[in-house]
Amino acid sequence: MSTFNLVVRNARVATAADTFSADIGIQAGRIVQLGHGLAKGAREIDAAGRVVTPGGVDAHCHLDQPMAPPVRMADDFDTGTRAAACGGTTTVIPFAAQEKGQSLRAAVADYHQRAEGKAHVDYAFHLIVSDPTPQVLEEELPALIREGYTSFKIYMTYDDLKLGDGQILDVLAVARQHGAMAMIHAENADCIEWLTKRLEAAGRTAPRFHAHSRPMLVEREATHRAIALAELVDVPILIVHVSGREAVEQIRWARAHGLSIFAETCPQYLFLTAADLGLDDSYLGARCVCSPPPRDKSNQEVIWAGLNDGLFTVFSSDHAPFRYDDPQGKKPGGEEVAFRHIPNGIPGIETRMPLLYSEGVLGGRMTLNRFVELTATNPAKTYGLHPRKGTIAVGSDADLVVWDEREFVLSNHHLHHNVDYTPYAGQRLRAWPGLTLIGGEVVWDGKDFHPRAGRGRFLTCETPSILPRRAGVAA
Ligand code: DUC
Ligand code: ZN
Ligand code: ZN
Repeated sequence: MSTFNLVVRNARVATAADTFSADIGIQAGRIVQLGHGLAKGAREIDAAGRVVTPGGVDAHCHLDQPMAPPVRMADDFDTGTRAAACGGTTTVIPFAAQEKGQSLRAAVADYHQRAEGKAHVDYAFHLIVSDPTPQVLEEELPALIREGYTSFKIYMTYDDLKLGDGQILDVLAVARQHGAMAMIHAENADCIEWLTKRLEAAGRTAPRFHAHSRPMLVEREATHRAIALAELVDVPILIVHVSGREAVEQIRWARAHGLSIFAETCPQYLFLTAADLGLDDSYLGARCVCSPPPRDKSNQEVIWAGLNDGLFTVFSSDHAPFRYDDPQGKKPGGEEVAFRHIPNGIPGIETRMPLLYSEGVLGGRMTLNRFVELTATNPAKTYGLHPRKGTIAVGSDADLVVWDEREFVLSNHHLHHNVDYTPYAGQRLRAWPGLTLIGGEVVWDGKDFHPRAGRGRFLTCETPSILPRRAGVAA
């Protein structure tokens, strides 16, 4: 009998720290040996001359998240994680969202039902806290953190989700006390509403005016306020989907003052601009309506710089999938609606890794090791999944991507999501996963997806290893 179920031979292995050539010996879903001249495996894959990275960890995506009717997310755990795997992502962390009036536990139970038996990749959950009642703050949230739901998102905008400053302080205090990671959507709700009403009064309701209703100032103010609230509570936070210069400046300021502020950005802030929401009043711009909105080319450069110099810790998709030509999607009820009613979000779970590999690594903008750090290692560390996930090391899950470096122009027909468009159509890519392995099994071979019922397993998260240890907080 072989020592290995599988040997990936002659790989150019890239981790966040190193690039080296090795054979990867896999047994029972884990990496058990790295080295040269490994014994023959029951199965062999020749990766000679090809880069092998850890499978991606997409730490911000929305799958089958309940929405107000008639709107419905296009991807559930089946189609969303199929797309993830085909694009090189082997772990996802979507959101179990609490509705106001609902117990957090009920939201988690509901979300488990949506994922179980459907997920093709491993998954953990962030929580969304929209109703921080005493019961939630004192009992449910601490218990859920202990049970492995160690991160949650707080919204500063959207009527059905947003918290006031006092509520945010309460929730941050729970994060501090129990060693959880608080993620913050930083946009000023009142400014958005004020601007939206003025735009509507002037008849400016086409999709492109979504960007006018959420200028960078709106994000800057909320980012600054989130930082101040975190400083008051003395707890690290992570600002999600940072879009451009003004929020970046606030985060740099905070870091310069010794505050522990982490940050995430997403492909839309590197590859799209506000012009993608339309230069005229065409409704097609609805396809790129997301929040915060994409900015301009000079802001894309600010984001690239932040990815390289350590300002950003994680690079996530913020996959929030809605079909364009669909009464449950970007045309709610079948209508071309005013921008305030267009569901916010764009698909990107499958394109996140190939876009950054193509333009970042092969475009000479980023080292291979930094790519691995941003797309896999840091997300795993930030949310308590490392070293099981996010690296290539003895003992880690055998979640791997073998890259094919070839040029092609992206079109939606290449993709495996359930969305009728991709905002990145027409983008020239230089690479795509030639193989994606999860637990040592090939799930994507460059042409075909290979599902196996029950493959995706639920992961509980440890206390994030990038958070400081505090006396009295369980490690
Ligand atoms: N925020 C997200 O995190 N995702 C989609 C839309 C939004 O506003
Ligand atoms: Zn958000
Ligand atoms: Zn999101």
